[in-house]
Amino acid sequence: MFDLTIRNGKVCTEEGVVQTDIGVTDGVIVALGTGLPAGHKDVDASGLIVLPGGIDSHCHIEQLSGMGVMTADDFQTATRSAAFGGTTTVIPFAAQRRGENLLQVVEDYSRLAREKAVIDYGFHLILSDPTEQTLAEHLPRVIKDGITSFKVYMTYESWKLDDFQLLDVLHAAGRHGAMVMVHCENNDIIRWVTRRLLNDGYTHPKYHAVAHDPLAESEATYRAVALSRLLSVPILVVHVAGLEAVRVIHAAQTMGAHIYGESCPQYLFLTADDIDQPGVEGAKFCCSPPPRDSASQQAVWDGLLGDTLQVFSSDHAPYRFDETGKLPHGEATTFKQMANGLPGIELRMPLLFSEGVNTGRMSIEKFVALTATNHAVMYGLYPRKGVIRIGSDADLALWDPALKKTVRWEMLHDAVGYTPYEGREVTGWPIAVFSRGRLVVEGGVLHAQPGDGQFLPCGEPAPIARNKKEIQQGVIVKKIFAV
Ligand code: DUC
Ligand code: ZN
Ligand code: ZN
Repeated sequence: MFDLTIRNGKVCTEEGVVQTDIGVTDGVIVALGTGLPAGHKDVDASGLIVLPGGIDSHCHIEQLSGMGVMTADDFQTATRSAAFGGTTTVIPFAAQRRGENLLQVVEDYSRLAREKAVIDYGFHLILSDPTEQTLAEHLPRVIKDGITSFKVYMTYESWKLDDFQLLDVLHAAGRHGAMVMVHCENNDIIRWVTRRLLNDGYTHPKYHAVAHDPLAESEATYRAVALSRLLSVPILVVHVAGLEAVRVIHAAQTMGAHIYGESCPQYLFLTADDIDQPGVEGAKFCCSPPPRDSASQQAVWDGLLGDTLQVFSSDHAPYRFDETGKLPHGEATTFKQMANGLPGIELRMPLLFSEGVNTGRMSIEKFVALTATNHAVMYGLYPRKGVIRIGSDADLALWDPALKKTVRWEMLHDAVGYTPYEGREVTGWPIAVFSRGRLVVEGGVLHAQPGDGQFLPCGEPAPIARNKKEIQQGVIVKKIFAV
């Protein structure tokens, strides 16, 4: 007898959407087919769509911002919120601040997550201090232990690496088989425009979008692409916001470079106009890069619907709308002083389902790829996660495609206190969510406990493996170092 049988659902398998039952034993999918015997728990999914649980591979949890502000969500509230939105795996960051020992950083974040997470999690690193010891000694150990990706920044004074350091990191990533996620913004453009604006008295949150000009993003994207190509080491450009950045990535891919792209809800569903609110209200919409204009929104849609952008993540970076978070100086906070980042871990999938799948813009298969499967492939979790097939973890989200909700922060499960999507009408919502066959969410109730989530060691990211193969086959002929 199965532990769990889910019957009569429209199931998104790798072979397409099929009407089938799912049998689960010991947390793993063991049978797919019609007329399966009953399980200890037997769920009738008639009228529902059964999707692989989402993977949110870009979220900042229980992490200090560059300016030292703690996120509102810890591992409990963030993973709870993720689960209510249909996500069953998160990959947040173990963030190394300058001077910190990487091994200690990993240990600290691991303890927090182990005690509090209600769903499974992996980790990326944030590398802000790539010393020789970090790169030569610590990094290979961490990669061996299953943290096979790291984020690096081209901006933010306390995180940023210069191009020389970026090359060091890319070289190490290539040698040890890790994926580098790059935050692409030109620090000096932002710094220079910011100083001019503040000197002239322009402090309102809307000037955040002026300081973070699209050219700061596209220039840095082009530079990151150049560094990546120099060493033939793949990179993933994270949170792509602007039309020009999409074009730079697309052009690089057309030339055969191993460049991947990610975007997020804020670049599809918000624009810079949302920041133009009375007082400091606009701070609720400030992240970096900022939301841009409708042409950029369209370019991001096209990038996701085509093949330019492979993953859709939240970049959940929740800061409370008060002195402990976004507004260190209350109403007098300037755009430069605001903590950057938006909450989005719970609404990532419902927003895309509603505006993508339910409008007919996006196939359900593409939705699954962008919200789950491609993340698993990108970060070495496939096929354990991100897919409904025999042998995979039974991470499943049962969606009611017709359920309508009006978004209110009070109905969400994070701890941030507001949502930038307040008042939006959304159609389609997950009504039951399973992680390794265990019920996590049903009927608006959380059934999982802190500590139920397990650490997921990530394997070699698939694009790295592919890159190596292609290098061996001579597809990429330009190679400076043996990576
Ligand atoms: N930008 C980042 O780079 N990270 C967190 C949030 C943000 O706005
Ligand atoms: Zn970033
Ligand atoms: Zn981020």
